[in-house]
Amino acid sequence: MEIDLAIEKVKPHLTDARFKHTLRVVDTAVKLAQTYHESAVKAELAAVFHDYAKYRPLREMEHWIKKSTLPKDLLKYHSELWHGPVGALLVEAEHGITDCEIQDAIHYHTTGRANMSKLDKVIFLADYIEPGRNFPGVEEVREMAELDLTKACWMASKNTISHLMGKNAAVYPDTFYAYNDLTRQLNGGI
Ligand code: DGI
Ligand code: FE
Ligand code: FE
Repeated sequence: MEIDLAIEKVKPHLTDARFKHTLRVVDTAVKLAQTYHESAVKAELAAVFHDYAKYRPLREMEHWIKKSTLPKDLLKYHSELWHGPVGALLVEAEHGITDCEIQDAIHYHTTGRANMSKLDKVIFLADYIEPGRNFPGVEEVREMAELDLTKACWMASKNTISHLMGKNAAVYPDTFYAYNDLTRQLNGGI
């Protein structure tokens, strides 16, 4: 799908602020893709659609989770975690996007996962460091993003888990799997 058409398709599904965030994620993802020799075309499309399902009614997302092969344990965790996995299905159902790498990057953009692909990392990190973000510690992650993709993802993952634990929130298993796997990648498999 052409990028202009993709942007046109996504816009009506998002609030104005979310649409602007999406455009910043696109920009950031393309830069990361260029730096780390990933396909900028795939990064662009995945970024445009990464929050596609963000504003779907909860009962609609719940229905998609129940009727698809998505993990049912999602239903036991915060509904904020649903828009990635459901979005990955909706882009295929509603826009015919069947590129598994793009669908995976959309699916896992909030949590990460074990064995993240380079495209997964690019989208996960772009969503975290886009210039509109001001989480504590984001500046350090931005600096690392220019040097080491895996280490920057690890920092983002660690910050997210600390943040969630700081507010007594449950942490979804994929979020921990991402952190553990990224830690092992940095330590050379230990
Ligand atoms: O959709 P965005 O706001 O652009 O960003 P996102 O998809 O990364 O979602 C961010 C939210 O998801 C943020 O409030 C933290 C939350 N989150 C990420 N991992 C987990 C989580 N929330 C819970 N409860 N558990 C997680 O493992
Ligand atoms: Fe998101
Ligand atoms: Fe986002």
